[in-house]
Amino acid sequence: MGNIKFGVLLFLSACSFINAETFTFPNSFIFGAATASYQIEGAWNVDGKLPSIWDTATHRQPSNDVFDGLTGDEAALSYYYWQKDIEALKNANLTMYRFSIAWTRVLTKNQQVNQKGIDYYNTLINDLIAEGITPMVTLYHWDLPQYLQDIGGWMNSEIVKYYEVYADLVFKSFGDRVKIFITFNEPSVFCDHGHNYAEHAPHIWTYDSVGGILCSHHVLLSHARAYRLYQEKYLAAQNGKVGICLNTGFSYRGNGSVPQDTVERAIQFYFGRYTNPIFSETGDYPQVMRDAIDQKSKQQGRSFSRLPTFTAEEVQMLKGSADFLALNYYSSGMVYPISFDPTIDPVHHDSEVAGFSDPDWKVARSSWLYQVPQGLYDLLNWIRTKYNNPDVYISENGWSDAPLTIEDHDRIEYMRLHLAAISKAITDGCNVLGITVWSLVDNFEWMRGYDERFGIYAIDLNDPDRNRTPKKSVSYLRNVTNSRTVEAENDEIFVVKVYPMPAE
Ligand code: PNW
Repeated sequence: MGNIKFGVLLFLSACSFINAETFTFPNSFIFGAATASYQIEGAWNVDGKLPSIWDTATHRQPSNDVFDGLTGDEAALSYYYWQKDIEALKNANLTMYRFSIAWTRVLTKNQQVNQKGIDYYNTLINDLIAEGITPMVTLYHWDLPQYLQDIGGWMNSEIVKYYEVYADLVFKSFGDRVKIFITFNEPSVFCDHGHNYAEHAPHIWTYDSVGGILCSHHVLLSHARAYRLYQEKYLAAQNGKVGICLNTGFSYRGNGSVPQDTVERAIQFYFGRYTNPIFSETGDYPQVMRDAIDQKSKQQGRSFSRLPTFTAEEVQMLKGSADFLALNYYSSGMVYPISFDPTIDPVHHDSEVAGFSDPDWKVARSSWLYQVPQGLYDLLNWIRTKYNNPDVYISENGWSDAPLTIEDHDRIEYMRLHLAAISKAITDGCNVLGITVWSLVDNFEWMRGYDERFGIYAIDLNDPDRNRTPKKSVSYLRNVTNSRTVEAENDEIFVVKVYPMPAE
C-alpha cells in the first residue's frame, strides 16, 4: 500500500517536473519596485506642502468615503522614513525604484519653488544612487494641487501651462541624476474615475463622459508639451528618457458569438485613446473612437462632438512623444457587444462594449483583480505588433491581500506567473526592459484605504516607527533576481477560455 502511494507521488511529481518550464531573463532586464507620493509619504502639510485633491477628499468632515475611513496621513511615512524604503529595496536585491513627486511639495500657489520639497527629493535621489538603485520618477500620480482643482483642474485647458511649469522644475532640479521620467500615471483611471463617475478625487460626476474626455485631452497635451520641453531644453545636457504610464487589461471574446472587432474596440477605447496619439504612425485618437463619439454626439442633437479635436500641429506634437511605454498591468477581462443606451454607465455606451470576469479565475482581495497572466503576454505582443515594438517597462504589476499577510503565497504565485509571461513575451521579441512591482511597501490604496495590501513589505499602522517587515515574497524576489529564472507551467499562464469563431 505504502509503496503504491509512494509510486503515485513519484509519478505525480515527475509529471509536474515534466510540465514545468524554466523562464529566463536577459542580464539587462531590471527588477525594481514602485510607490506613489500620496500613498506612502504622509506629512501632508509639512515644510510648505500644499493640500492636494486627495488631502481634500480624505479630510472631508464629518467623515470621508474611504472604505475604512482612513487617510494618507498615516501611510508608511516615507517623508520621514525614506531610508527604510532604500534598505527594503536593497534587502530585496532590487535595483530600480519608481516613486512619484508630489507637485504640492515643490511649487507654491504663485508658481515659485518650495525649496524644502526639492531638498526632500534630492536627498532621496542621492541616497538611492549611492546604493546603486536607479530612480524612475513619475511626475503625476493623481495628487493635483487643490488650488488647480479650484479652477477646473484637468478639465480646464489652462492646466497645460501649469503642468509645463511643474515639469520644467522637475527636469531642471533632478534631471542631472534622474534619467527616466514618467509624465503621468494611468490617465484612464484618474480621468474616468475622477471626472465621469466620482469614484476618485476630485469626485466629479459629469453627464455623458464629458469630464473624463476633457481630462484625457488635456493630459495628452500636457504630456506632449513636457516631452517636447525636455527634448528642446534638457536632452542634450541630461540625456534622459521621458515616457508615459498607461494601464490596461487585455480583452477576450466573452462568448462564442462575440466578433473579434468587439475585442479591438474595447482595447482602443480604453488604451488606444492614449497610445494611438503617442505611439501609432497615424497619430490622433483611434478612428473607431472618433467616429463613434462624433456620431453619438450628433444623434443627441449636439452642435459639436463631445470629443475635442487636436489641431494638425498638436497631432504632430503628440506623435512619437515618448521614449518608452510604462505599462501597468494587473488583470484582464471578457467582453461582449452592447447597444448604445445613454442612460447606462457612460464608459460603455460610447464603445458599445461591456465586460465581465470569468468566475474560474483566481481573485485577489481587490474585487477587480483576477489572476490572468496570459493577458500580460497577449497585451505585450499586441503592443509589439501594433506600435512597432516600443521599449516597455512594466511599471506596475501586483497582488492584494489582507493586512499583515506575511506568508503571502498568493502574491508569490502571481509574481511567478506574470514574470513567466513577461519572459515568454521577451522570447517572442517584445522589448521589455524591466519591471517595478507594485508595491514596495503596504500603502494607502485610495478609496479602499488600508484594507487591500499590495506591499512586498508589511506596514503595521500601530507601529510608530513604521518598520518595513519583509513578507515571504521578498525572499522569493531575491531568488528570482539571483537566478534570473522562474518556473511555471503553461496551463498556469494560459487560463483564458478560448471560444471558436462563428462559422462564416
Ligand atoms: C493602480 N482597475 O491603480 C495605481 O497606479 C496605484 O496607485 C494603485 O495603488 C494600484 O494600481 C492598485 O490598485 C489601479 O480597476 C486602480 O483596473 C484600479 C485598476 C487598475 C489600476
